[in-house]
Amino acid sequence: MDFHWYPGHMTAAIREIEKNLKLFDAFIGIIDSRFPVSSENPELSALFNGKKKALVLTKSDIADEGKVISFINDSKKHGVPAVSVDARSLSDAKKIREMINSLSEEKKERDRKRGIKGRPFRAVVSGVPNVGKSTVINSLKGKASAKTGNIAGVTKGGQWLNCGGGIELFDTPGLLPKKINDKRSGLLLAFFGSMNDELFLPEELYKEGFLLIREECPGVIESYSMIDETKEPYSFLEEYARKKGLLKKGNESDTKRAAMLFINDMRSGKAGKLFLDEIHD
Ligand SMILES: Nc1nc2c(ncn2[C@@H]2O[C@H](COP(=O)(O)OP(=O)(O)OP(=O)(O)O)[C@@H](O)[C@H]2O)c(=O)[nH]1
Ligand SMILES: [Mg+2]
Repeated sequence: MDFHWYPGHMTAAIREIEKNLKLFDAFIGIIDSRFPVSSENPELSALFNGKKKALVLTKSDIADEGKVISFINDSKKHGVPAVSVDARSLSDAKKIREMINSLSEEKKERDRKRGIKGRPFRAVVSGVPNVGKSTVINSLKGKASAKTGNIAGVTKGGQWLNCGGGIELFDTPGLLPKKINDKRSGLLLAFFGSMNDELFLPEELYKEGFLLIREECPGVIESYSMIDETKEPYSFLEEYARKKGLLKKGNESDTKRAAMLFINDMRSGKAGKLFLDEIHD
């Protein structure tokens, strides 16, 4: 399978970011706790090169906690502050605010010395589609101001949102790397909804995702489905479709709907907690 998606609105978003680049004091990279390496777009770090940087790992409620902690410790060791959150939770939003506040210390001190008062700290919030950027901003604001949704490409243009406490954040559309060289990263991005689902045949996307999840998180698929996960993916899918009552005329398994159900339950965390990147402890 070829994993590639770079629609026109991404090119437009990059242009808009470039126009605003000077305004940003910092870059808040939003990544998915379940695959923090593969969900980080390296082209964004290059775009915001020279800005202060911090990472927010969303969806920690549906990721393997130990692995997430180990990723965060490693990031801190490399000088990049990071927190893991359930982005929908207002109490977790406090952790993000504290992190942004410490990023802003230096600038505030500089402003104080120059006698400048009340200038906001402005950061750009960026990451791949569907990772939770708008949700993070809404929780910081304390109300739903940015549109969210569980498909790629909900945010179409950039917008500034005042999050109180002297923090202004620029919400951006999800941005994928122009080139995804690593097949595993491409698969993870497609499987977890950072690309347009219409690009892929559900059964094919299911199969690749099934094999990766089975390898990295043994036992998760079986406890979720109560079906032997060592089966060949397509026989598993047929049995799963039957079990879920997804049948076509003539009592045949509806493997397309079954594949989408499997994918959606993995995406939402209904199927269990996951961690799918290779990280070295
Ligand atoms: N369980 C869980 N779901 C989350 C979390 N953060 C976001 N979501 C869900 O993930 C989906 C995508 O969230 P958005 O905030 O729209 O993501 P986005 O990065 O702004 O997406 P685009 O604008 O399309 O790039 C929504 O259904 C959110 O409710 C989280 O920490 N935990
Ligand atoms: Mg958004």
